[in-house]
Amino acid sequence: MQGVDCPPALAAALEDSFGPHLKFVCERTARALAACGYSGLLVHSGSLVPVFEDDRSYAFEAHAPFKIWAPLGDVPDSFVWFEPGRQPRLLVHRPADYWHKPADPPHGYWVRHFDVRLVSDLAATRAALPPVLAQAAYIGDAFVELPTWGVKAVNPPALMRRLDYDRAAKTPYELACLREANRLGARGHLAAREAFDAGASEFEIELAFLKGCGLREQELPYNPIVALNAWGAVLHYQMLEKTTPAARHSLLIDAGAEFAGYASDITRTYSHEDVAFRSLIERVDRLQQALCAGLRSGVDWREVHLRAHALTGEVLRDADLIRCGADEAVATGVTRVFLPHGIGHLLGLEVHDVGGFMASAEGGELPRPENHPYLRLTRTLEEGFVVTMEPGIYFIPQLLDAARAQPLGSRINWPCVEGFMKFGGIRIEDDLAVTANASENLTRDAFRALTPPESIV
Ligand SMILES: [Mn+2]
Repeated sequence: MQGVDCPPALAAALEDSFGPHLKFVCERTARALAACGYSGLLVHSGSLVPVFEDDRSYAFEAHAPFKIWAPLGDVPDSFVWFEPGRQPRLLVHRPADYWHKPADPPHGYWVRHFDVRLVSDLAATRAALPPVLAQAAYIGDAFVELPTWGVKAVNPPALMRRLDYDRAAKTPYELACLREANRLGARGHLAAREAFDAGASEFEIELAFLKGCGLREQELPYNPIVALNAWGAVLHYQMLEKTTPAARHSLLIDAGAEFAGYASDITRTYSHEDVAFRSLIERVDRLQQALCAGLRSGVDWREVHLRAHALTGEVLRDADLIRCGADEAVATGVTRVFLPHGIGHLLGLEVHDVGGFMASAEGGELPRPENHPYLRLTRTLEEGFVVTMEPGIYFIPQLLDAARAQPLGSRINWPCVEGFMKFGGIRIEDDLAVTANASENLTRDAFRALTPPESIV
């Protein structure tokens, strides 16, 4: 990704929006540096991590604080040097290495905004930086030579906190990247669904997803969750079975793509032919859309999560899965048996992006609601925030067994639950960009643009 390949219309949009994005990043970084007492910032793309006792490395993942400056996902040991008021300097590591193909010199819509230097090793990198870094902060890996570089602080928490806090609200450039990540992800999902309909195994469905996105597995923002049948109950199911199960009931696929360093995070659930399960999926889908419709700047995400539980109670009651009212299901913890994760999280340069609990740039944490330990976001939404909305209803043996042994078990309609065990669970997940009065559903827009109107799920 020394350049970023994309359709011409998008290339033009990126060309126009990258300059203002970088200017904005420079301004807020300058403010954070001033507040924390630094005169410059050196950001590291990351180091290659060697495999124990071998001469290979694990797949490289560029650090997010670097990727916000430059969309370079595959250049380890590269750096951005920023001093307020000056053009940022990009030091691209280009070793003399005949075992590997060195990085191409960077090209594309973003490069002209940097003072680009190609450097062959860390010594050359140090020489391309100011001789004295005694007032500079450093963010990145603590590689062996770093202590000799003389920076003031390595990964200083107060500075990182400010930068992380600011990452929640996206610039127009970042939104364009996230839209494209959703377009690629939607292409992958359509291909995956086709493979499922054709009777593919989990492994083959993942291959179809990769091909649909046009990405290698290591270019994805996370390992796809491709769960046939009851495996949908394993929230982060990580296997990719190579054989198709004898009976095909359902597919839960949670898979996203990446574009210019930005992630999409998309989940869909399909029933093979069971009408009752399909109808439950449709209920969760309507619930998800109702939650999406309530998003706007100023909404406390904890309220969204609690509303999701209230609506889940209604779905469970309407589907005859419980023997009590929705309110009672929430109050007694029954909804948490069926929905044991958070309703969504920040999304951006990382799939579960940073800063979800921060009360302010300066300090303080916003607690999760009591009894909801897995919520990853507690902040109030602001314009430009990008979040996932991912309600679900699962049939998780471990949680159901525990519920059965408690008083709340009497509120669950066990024969009905038994009938759904073979489907594992349902999750419907979209990515949304918050605006002043509503939100933009990046995922549904992407599916709509790719599918004829009559076949939209
Ligand atoms: Mn997610």
